[in-house]
Amino acid sequence: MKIGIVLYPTFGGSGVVATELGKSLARKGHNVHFITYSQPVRLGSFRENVTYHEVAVSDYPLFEYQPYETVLASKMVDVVKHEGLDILHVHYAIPHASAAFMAKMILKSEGVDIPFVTTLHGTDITLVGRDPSFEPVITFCLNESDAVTAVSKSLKEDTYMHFSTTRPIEVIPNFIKIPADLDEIDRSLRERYAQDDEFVLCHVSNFRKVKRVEDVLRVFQRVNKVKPSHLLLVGDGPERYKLEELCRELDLCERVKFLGKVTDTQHVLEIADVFVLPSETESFGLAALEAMAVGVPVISSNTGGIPEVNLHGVTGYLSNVGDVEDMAKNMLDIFKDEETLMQFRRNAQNRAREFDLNSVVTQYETVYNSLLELA
Ligand code: GMT
Repeated sequence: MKIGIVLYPTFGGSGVVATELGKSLARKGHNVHFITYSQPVRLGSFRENVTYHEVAVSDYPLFEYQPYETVLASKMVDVVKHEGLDILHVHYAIPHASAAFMAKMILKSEGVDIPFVTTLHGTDITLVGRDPSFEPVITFCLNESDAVTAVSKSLKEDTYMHFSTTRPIEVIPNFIKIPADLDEIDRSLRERYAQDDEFVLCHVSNFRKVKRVEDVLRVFQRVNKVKPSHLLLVGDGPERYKLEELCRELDLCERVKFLGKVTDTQHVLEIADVFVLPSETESFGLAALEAMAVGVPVISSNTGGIPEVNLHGVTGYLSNVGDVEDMAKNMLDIFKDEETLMQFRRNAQNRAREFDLNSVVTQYETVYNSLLELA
């Protein structure tokens, strides 16, 4: 199959999922064409069956806002025609689904019929999409997509709740490739960050308000008082400055490291004892799944799709949003002895195996095939 994948190329979860899906489809022999405004961060170097098409918006002085969506739609038309694509798969509704609809209509007028799949990732529905300035366009695009998928049951329910659509939405979860069995994971780097009798907490995000990274610091402060620990904060974003200030205020700077953006988070996660995800809303929580894949239990909020991934008392614990006392108490329970931590580690990795890359990629192929059979 020749598949066009439209995505955000950044560190965000939707971009990571789209890139890893494309890489995996390419390994299976499909021809994958990534269409976006810069090289996707997880794409890496040259690989067989993969082409990257850059959407370059020229800076015309008349425009206060550059018309990215229009240029993207034109690029999709061009790639579909000249590369002979069979299907378009757009990740994150805004503005990718409306650009895909526009491209589809242009192509139709030229006698080319191409189906498009829209995958909803989270904030395109739960935050941004609900904004009245986007809502009518999203509703229209949901109804006009040839297939719609959502990354969790919770996101599917949210979509029906917030948009007037009754169209079928298939749940296809985020996925992961288990890099190594628990006892084969190389933790040698850990000694650079913590003593043997200390604990390492980790959080990875884009430091937006919705992630409540401040709660991570407050949980850390409580845990560190009882069990000496270190906190690794991976990522960057609008809240970072405030967080650095809070760190100073709470006198935690000695024990908190802001690592900035890291392309391959696996190696940081490998040295962690627990992952913290206290988000306000989270449609799935790919970051938590990536931690679990290397055997790291998760302390999280119980919002959105997180309970579909993190199992309370098994792979970690769930607390109400903002309940940092409960999160700290639960973390201390995981840290109470070596055997308990080890059991949580095993459970976390075993749970992650249920989101195996190969079986999830097959689900997407089934969606593509069903649309192509209809064509
Ligand atoms: O988490 C983010 O802020 C990035 C965001 C995105 O759209 O790139 O992630 C969303 O999609 C991920 C992949 O499907 C999900 O695992 C995240 O839970 C979801 N984020 C939110 O719902 C806040």
